[in-house]
Amino acid sequence: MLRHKAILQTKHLLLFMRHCSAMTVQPLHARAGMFRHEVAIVDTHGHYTYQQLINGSTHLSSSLREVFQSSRFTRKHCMGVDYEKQLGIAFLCPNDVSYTLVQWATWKYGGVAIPLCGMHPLSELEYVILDSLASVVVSSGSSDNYNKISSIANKLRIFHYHLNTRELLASLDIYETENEQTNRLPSDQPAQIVYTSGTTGRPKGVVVTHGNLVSQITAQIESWGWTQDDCMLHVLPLHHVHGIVNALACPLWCGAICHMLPEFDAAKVWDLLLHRNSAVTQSISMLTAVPTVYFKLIKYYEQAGYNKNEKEDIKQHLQSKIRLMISGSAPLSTTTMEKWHNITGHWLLERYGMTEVGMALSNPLYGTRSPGAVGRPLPSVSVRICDSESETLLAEGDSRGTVVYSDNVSVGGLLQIKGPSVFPQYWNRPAATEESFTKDGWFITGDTAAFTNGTYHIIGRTSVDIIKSGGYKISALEVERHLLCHPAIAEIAVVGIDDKEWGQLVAAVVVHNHEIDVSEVQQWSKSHIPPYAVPRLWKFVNEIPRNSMGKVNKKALAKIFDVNNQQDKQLLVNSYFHDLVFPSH
Ligand code: MLC
Ligand code: AMP
Repeated sequence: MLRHKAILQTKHLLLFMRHCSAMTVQPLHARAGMFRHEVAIVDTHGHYTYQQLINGSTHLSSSLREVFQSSRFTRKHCMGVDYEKQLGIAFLCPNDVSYTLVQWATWKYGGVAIPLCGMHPLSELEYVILDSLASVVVSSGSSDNYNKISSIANKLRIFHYHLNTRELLASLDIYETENEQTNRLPSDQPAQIVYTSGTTGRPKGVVVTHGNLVSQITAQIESWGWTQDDCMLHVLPLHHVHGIVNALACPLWCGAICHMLPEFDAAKVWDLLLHRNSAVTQSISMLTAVPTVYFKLIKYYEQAGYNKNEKEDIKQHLQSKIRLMISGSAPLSTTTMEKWHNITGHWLLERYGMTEVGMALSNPLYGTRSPGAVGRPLPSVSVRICDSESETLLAEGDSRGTVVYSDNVSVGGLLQIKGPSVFPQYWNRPAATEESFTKDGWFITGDTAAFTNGTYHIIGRTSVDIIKSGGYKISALEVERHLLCHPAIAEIAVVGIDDKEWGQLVAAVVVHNHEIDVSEVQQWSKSHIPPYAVPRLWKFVNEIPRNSMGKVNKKALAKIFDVNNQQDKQLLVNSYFHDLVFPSH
């Protein structure tokens, strides 16, 4: 046993050394000691100081160390994978303090945090756990989380560690000192693996190093004027960069407060923004969200039927208490921006980012925020636009300015990004990694952008097979692949249809084998794909038109969903249509 322990420790060290480079960074968790007595997180159970985060995560880190070591023995030869090289901890936690405790405990142990999403079906969770080669899976919160993880862990023979809420809360008050070994970490040491949909193939794990994280966080702190006095309202899922870095890591970096809601709820968000029914003294000063959230908040406000005085009070409160409201992850419409301004007096600050790079472009904190524009590069981020056919460099810039290499006043093409915030690799996918970077090291975003009037604009995705709905990135091909397994579906083409509320709606054009019940297919889909990826619009056709190469022209196909057409609106879920025939060509 002792020999095994010694071997393991040596292996840890070797693994650690492998990651070592000349550069080290102070990771997020190591800053908590600067703000010990300040409130760090507010959630539905209570509020917690930075010292309590130190206590709870250090305690959990020791437990994980033991769990990890024993699990490595059991999994050593499992399925041909060398689990001794894996320090991955996959975790499924609700949006509460337990998420941060697991994340920090993982880092304090020198491991890689792999966040899971509670909305994902079992098959998707299992895919992430297997693909990431996580050695341990941690869950907290509801019995649903426990049951999901426990069934997968049993199947895959992985150690499952469930955090008991009572014990967890008790550990917060047992004083722990910081683990000095992890107060500085090599900047290229992996901190987390975040899964993202690609155009083709299964979702890929984006490896984000501690250096990337520090760079992504500090760029936002500097650009958006974060201070310890801020209080961020957190309403986003915690398995994507927007929720993980922008809404949670940034406040914790500067000793501010992160007020976490378990999920987005328009009524609760309005209450908190207006500091109604709140047990917390600190009122919200910042909100970051996807455009759909602002759309839903506007809808809620409009339906509330406030009178003139009430509207004035609301506006006045928001103007005096809220410092900044940010929108991103999908295009913000001018209508939403203007309506939000009328209601709150705030111009939303739109920024552009990506899982692989963090935040890259942003409208200014001070100065004009132009609707439809995403501003300029954040500090330390370099961007360039290349012609989509000739790959000629058209414009290149950073936070100091952009140079245009063209006689045209405005240029448009493929957006590429470079800098310390850019991820080093897709986990275990060297070919995909290589394809995503140019030979001179620029990350190819897959977005088309323009530079006009001194600011960048996102035109859209280069591939029609990437859909953004509610801020979630969805691979149309992945949805097709899953739905083709349904016995009634013979052929399917999935497209994104513009929608005011969701940005895009997932829509399916289907050739069916026999009678088909849309609500049954939708229900079936939910056990194969995330709920936000389930098609909302359906059309049934005799044949999906293809060109001579057998390819579907999705841009043309999408036109059969004309949302302005009343008849098409009826094609929304829960209906059965068998007589809709796509005109043959
Ligand atoms: C849910 N519904 C949808 C839908 N999602 N309908 C159409 N399209 C979709 N995409 C339906 C549900 O079926 C349900 O219907 C109803 O809407 C409410 O579902 P819900 O899940 O409760 O929705 P809600 O909580 O309102 O969610 C909306 C949301 C959520 C906007 C809060 O989608 C969300 O959290 N999005 C954020 C995603 C995110 O963080 N992206 C960042 C990626 S990082 P019914 O009929 O059952 O009531 C990134 C980089 C960067 O992009 O730059 O930041
Ligand atoms: P994800 O892969 O989920 O991280 O999503 C990143 C993608 O979201 C980008 O490649 C863009 O297509 C899109 N995106 C993010 N912010 C914006 C924005 N402000 N405007 C338009 N698209 C955006």
